[in-house]
Amino acid sequence: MKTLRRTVLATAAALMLGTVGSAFAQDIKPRLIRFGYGLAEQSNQGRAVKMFAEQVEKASGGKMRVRAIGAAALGPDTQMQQALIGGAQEMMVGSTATLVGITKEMALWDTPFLFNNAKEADAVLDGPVGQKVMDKLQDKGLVGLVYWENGFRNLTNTKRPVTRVEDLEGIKLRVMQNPVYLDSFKLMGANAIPLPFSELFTALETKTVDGQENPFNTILSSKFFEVQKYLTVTNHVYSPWIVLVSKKWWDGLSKDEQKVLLDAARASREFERRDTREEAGRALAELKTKGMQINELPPAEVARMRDKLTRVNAMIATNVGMELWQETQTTLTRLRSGK
Ligand code: KDG
Repeated sequence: MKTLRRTVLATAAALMLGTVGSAFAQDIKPRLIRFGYGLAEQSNQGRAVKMFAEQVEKASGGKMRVRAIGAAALGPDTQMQQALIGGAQEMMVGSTATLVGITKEMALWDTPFLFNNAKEADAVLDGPVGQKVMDKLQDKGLVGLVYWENGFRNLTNTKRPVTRVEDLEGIKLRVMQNPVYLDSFKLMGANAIPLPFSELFTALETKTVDGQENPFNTILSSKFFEVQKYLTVTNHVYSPWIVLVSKKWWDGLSKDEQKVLLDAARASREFERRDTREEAGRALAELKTKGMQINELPPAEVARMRDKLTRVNAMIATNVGMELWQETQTTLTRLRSGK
């Protein structure tokens, strides 16, 4: 009797082990996600991609793995956008400004002085207007998950402190490859030169351009202080980043896999904005210790800059559509009235 019992137990154990073994054997390989970005690994952008990757791996039990590929190793924003549309790359984060050639409504976020502060930016970007603009990407083969913060943009150059709009006259200023940025700085007398972000440091170093404009975080993490002397605080536009997925690839995911990515993206948005704002708060002091000569554009000059730049607003309103433009203005008026 004892032998029979031992035999039954041994058979049951063998079956269990066999089943367990076959369960692991049946496990599919982890789904690998190539996530490209343009800034350095040690930047607010790089830290947020790392956090997103950790969230995805944890939530999927290791079945989805994100490979973060920074410093434009997969090419500039525009090249990565095309790779996502073609299905050759799964994810990226980049500027909304470089997307206007694909989805014209993204030009809304190029509007100079659109947002007065980050609170307004979060409310509009994460609300119905931001979602409507993001939804326009789907027809072009891209899925937008969330907006991150690049931040308020400020001017640097090697020629002179910019204390009034006329000081921009003749400065060779690198701008993003975007018509609003190009027209805005031409309106202010600068010699605006569009270049991909990945070429910017070299262009500054070789004096191909005299200056550029970016948030404090980027000026710090990209070490522009090594090749730029003057920093003028203008906050002339709030610049978002957007986390993008290839629609070709996204449509092949299960609902559970899509939820893992969306939940991780939303968690990374909160992390990225907190991290970016905390770093921006101390970046100016750090840039001063790195030797930059910093000045604030006086309010009267900001007002003059604003007057000059609002001429591009008519073009933006036409490009994005009056309905979306009006909805944005109405939302901002309501936010500012505290309603
Ligand atoms: O990949 C980096 C760009 O997405 C981003 O930093 C855009 O602000 C930008 C710039 O100046 O190109």
